[in-house]
Amino acid sequence: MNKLLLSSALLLASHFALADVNVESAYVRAVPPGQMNSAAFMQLKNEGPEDISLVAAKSQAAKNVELHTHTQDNGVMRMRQVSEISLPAGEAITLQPGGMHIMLIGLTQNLAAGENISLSLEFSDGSQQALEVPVEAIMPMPMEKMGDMKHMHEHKAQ
Ligand SMILES: [Cu+2]
Repeated sequence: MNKLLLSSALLLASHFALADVNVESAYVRAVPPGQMNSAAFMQLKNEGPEDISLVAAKSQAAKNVELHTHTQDNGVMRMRQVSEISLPAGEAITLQPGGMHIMLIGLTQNLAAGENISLSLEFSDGSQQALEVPVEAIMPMPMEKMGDMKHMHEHKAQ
């Protein structure tokens, strides 16, 4: 009985020990109506004493949300899903176009500049952080990369 109480107290304690991750400059790429995918970018600073990682994200604005990175494949930039994005203690990691990003696949609403979407981040310690992320118009990628990206995502979505 004592043991049970202790473990539930510990569970409770870890539940409330929220990851100390500071999110800055978050935004989502505005896309024309009808486009199915977009991506969110931000800076994540781990201000806690422990290394943690971003393991998942969720949004009501998209059916699927994945963590992605870009890799160079014979000179062609390709997006690849990753299971986590490491956030070493004391370091700031930047998710940006052409690099790591949070992919929104199967948009359920239009993403016009000036709107906000809700996005929740889930960390490896089980904590979550809910964000309101502004939609911003940013420079489109060159056409050939765009085509590549579209192909990969159509493939993935099935
Ligand atoms: Cu992507």
